[in-house]
Amino acid sequence: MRFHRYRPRLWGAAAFVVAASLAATTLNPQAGPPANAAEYDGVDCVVSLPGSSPTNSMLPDPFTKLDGTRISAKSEWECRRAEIKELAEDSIYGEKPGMPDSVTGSVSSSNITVNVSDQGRSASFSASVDLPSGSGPFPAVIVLGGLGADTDTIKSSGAAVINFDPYEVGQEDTSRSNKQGAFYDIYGSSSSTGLLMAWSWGVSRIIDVIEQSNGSVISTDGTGVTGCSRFGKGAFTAGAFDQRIDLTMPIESGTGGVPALRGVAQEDGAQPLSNAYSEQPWFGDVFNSYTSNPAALPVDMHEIVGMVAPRGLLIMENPHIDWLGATSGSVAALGGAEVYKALGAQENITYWSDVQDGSHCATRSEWTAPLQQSIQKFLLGTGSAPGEFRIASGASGNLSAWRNWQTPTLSDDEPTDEPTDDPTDDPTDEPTD
Ligand code: MCU
Repeated sequence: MRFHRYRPRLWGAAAFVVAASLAATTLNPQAGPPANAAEYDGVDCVVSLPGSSPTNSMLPDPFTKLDGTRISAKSEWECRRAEIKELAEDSIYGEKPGMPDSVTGSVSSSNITVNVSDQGRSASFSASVDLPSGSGPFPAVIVLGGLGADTDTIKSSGAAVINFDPYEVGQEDTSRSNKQGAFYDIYGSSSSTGLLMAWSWGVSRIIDVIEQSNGSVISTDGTGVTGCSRFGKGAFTAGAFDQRIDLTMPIESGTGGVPALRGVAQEDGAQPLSNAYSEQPWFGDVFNSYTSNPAALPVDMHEIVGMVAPRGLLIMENPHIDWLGATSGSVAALGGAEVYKALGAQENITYWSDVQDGSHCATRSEWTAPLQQSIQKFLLGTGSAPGEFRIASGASGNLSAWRNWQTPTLSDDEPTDEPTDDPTDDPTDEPTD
């Protein structure tokens, strides 16, 4: 297994073919068709979900596999992450479909178009492009929903902004049995997959189109994702479920985003699980069984943070609005940071809730520097990551009260290639161990 911070993209076609052939023999039948092996490198892991999971009032151990043993080497994280992915789809989000039969589209300096066909159905959507000054190609940050993202800083740091309206692929204000938007045009209006995963799928299909382009406008290497509030939930989901995303930046995401689900269920004033479940079809329909019993969840959000590891993650939280559950956000971030630590990538996660301005989705001066540093490090490959935990004193969670596991020292049992922008990297060895 290799960890790709700057993955080579030229071998996308080869990876598609290899992923498809691996899937024929080893993929969990419950998981549907495989993702592109670059989108998700666990396609060759065999995952058999248990019929039920033990009740656990604490955050589940990210390092204990479904067979009850713990991982001991970094190379085992790939297939442990595959387990977490399946469990999360199965209990929180609903399934993210694998690689569609066809994705086509175009990239220009002002617009990206995306046409997807799968299972005999088709849908299209688009996103606008806002380039920084200077000459490209530029890496890009996909901004979900426009709210709260500091696009001036993104651009002045050297990245393009891709404005993606998630409602084009998954609308709000629909009933769960009549979901609408490009995702549901293809997978059915009664699909049990929730909006967060539908939005995440939209982000992945935009990346497919960028990868297929000649890279003259938007670079085919270096992609970030961000969004605030409900779109912070979506940005977090997108980053966790597509390993081509080098930098994930959820802002004030609240319940369904970064905060630990077991945590918000107990945190004073935080949005209750049942309230978030019924406010919009953000969660998958399956989450209904857990809203009043989060201890039954086989995973929690610290493990979704862990799915992003070792890639760049900048979590921005607002501690001034109880509804946003920032204390539980710090618990999940601290828990997920244990995965980063175990993988030797602790500097790649930053959590920042120490901010003055209490308004929701405000542009905040405290975040300018970490945002700029993160873009430069993870999208442009210069400088160093902020690598800080700046937790507001009133919203500081206590991880040790939420876990009964300790973080293992994982061995390096095979060479890793960090940092991975090595032009000699051989594409053909990617999806296999
Ligand atoms: C934090 O995100 C949500 C929150 O979950 C909702 O309860 C509230 O209605 O809207 C927030 C939001 O998206 O604000 C823009």
